Amino acid sequence: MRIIMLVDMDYFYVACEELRRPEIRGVPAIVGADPKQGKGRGVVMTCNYKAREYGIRSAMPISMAYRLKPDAVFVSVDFDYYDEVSRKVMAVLRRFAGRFEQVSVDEAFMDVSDKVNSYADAEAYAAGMKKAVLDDVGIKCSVGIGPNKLIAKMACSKAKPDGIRLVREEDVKAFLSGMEIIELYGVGGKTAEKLAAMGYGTVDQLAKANAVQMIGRFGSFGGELIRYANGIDDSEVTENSEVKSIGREFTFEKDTDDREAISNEIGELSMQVYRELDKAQEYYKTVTLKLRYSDFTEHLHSRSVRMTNDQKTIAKTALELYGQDSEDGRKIRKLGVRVSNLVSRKGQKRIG
Ligand code: TTP
Ligand code: MG
Repeated sequence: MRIIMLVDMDYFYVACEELRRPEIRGVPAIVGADPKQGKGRGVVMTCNYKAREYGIRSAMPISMAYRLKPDAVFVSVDFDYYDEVSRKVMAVLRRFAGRFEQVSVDEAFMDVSDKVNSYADAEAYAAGMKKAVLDDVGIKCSVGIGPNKLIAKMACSKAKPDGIRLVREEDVKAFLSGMEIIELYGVGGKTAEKLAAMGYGTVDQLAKANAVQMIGRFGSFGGELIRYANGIDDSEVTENSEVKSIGREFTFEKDTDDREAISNEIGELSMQVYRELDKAQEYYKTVTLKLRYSDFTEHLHSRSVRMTNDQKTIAKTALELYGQDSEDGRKIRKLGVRVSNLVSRKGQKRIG
């Protein structure tokens, strides 16, 4: 039996700000663009739950947030600081994981099958982990627990804020039943519209969808969606270990959704990473692609490959990871390609 957890920090960027500015605790606070008395451009990156009471949400124009709550505290973005807090959080979580996979700045999957004996155990274990994050770093998080990554992820959204939601294998069907299609992992606004046009408005309907029709419309993603609607996900928690890695990043001058330009840049970054790797005389086992969207959301995708120092595998894997991203039409601001799990060609495994 597998027991998988997804841990996601609550209102992460604002939670970070609260750490160094305790005076904003408990008052509506927003991290994002400068509101400029309601004339500001740009968006809300995130806001605390107090601000959410006024209808403020991530990705909303900052001018609208200002209209909803002009006297909220508006804080500008400090990614370096959030990365620093994120590293501390991940170090705590790692202590609790068997296998550990960080998926974004504030979220990680953990396979705890070897750490606990039962789902009941897992719930207590998650409570201990939440307490450790709060005690050591000072921020709150939510935990979804399930038999696979898909269910853990969806359970976590139901656990928010500051909660734990456990979905046992035998309860998966009931958990998914009655959900709107947009609540299903992997389904964004555009996909939901297309599915609605095909007559699939709920997860229950999609679970019984015609596979031939779905694959004809969406390719292999169509088959995946049907599996998701049935709560099926065999993907493993893939370790992205803390050992040294080599990466390169690129910021577009203008945010873009031009797939060709993005693919070319992924190729270029992969080549730069390869050159560095070759100089360092290392093999790699994991390739990670980072996509930062114009709304500053970040997606991290990793895949393990057979240990290699091959040049083409970096670009090929990164491009495949790009193909699998469910970006839903948002423009990309920044790209990163990274190889990790490095092993020295001299046969010595690196630590630290
Ligand atoms: P999320 O985990 O999606 O959001 P959150 O942590 O702010 O709130 P919660 O999990 O409690 O619902 O995203 C993590 C961080 O990523 C978030 O703090 C800010 C950033 N982010 C954006 O910049 N733009 C966005 O549209 C979203 C959703 C998040
Ligand atoms: Mg979060």
